[in-house]
Amino acid sequence: MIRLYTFGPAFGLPDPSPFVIKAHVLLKMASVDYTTDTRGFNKAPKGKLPYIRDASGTIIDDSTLIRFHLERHLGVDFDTGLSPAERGTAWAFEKLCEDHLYWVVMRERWLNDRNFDKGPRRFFDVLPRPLRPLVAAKVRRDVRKALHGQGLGRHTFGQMDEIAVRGIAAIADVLADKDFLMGPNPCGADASVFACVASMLSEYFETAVRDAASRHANLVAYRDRGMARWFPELTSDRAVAAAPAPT
Ligand SMILES: N[C@@H](CCC(=O)N[C@@H](CS)C(=O)NCC(=O)O)C(=O)O
Repeated sequence: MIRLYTFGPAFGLPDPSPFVIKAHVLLKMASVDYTTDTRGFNKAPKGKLPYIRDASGTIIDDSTLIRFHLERHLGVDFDTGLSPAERGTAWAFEKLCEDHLYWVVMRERWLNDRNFDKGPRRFFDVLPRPLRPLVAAKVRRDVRKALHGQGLGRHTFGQMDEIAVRGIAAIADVLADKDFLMGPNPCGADASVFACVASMLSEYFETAVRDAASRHANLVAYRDRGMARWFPELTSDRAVAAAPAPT
């Protein structure tokens, strides 16, 4: 059986990582039986989650590579029924979420002090008390550096949010009154777009992107639809406590 390495539910979300949420959804869309394991972070080949180990022991260490693996080995076409133009649009929106809005979510959680204290700081609670502030400060520095390299971290929060609001509106405009991004059924990009929208809408954090996304009723309904479809076990109580730190 496939094993999916995750951080575990947190912040009212199936996982603090949108990429892990995406991997869950892809596996569910492909109707694959899988188990989850929250003890894999230290052995992650690329130092990141998610990754999967399949029945033959093969490791696939990236959410998009997991998608390709499922397409190749199970013959799944996540975009069945879409025209080439729709497939292209779906792919572009997936990457808007992963390579742009993801970084906004990261910055709001890790570099806004209030959000950091109630959220990511809790990841370090498994460490011996004296080590916690040191490791937390180091990881925070790494996040700051990554955001600087990516570019969004060079803006003020206000400038970044102004840019992010356009991306959020673009998703809302393309979704319009459809149930899923490209039509009545989910396509591959919905794994990523749902993960991004749900992460932005997390009630656990106070962020400008949460406020912007919650002004679009169709995005809120889309999040609720995805939660009910893929994570019904979490829909009754979104106030899940912060996850234990990855070990
Ligand atoms: N391109 C990767 C991105 C995965 C990723 O960035 N994972 C983050 C969590 S959202 C992570 O594990 N970060 C840990 C670290 O960088 O130390 C994918 O699609 O799976």
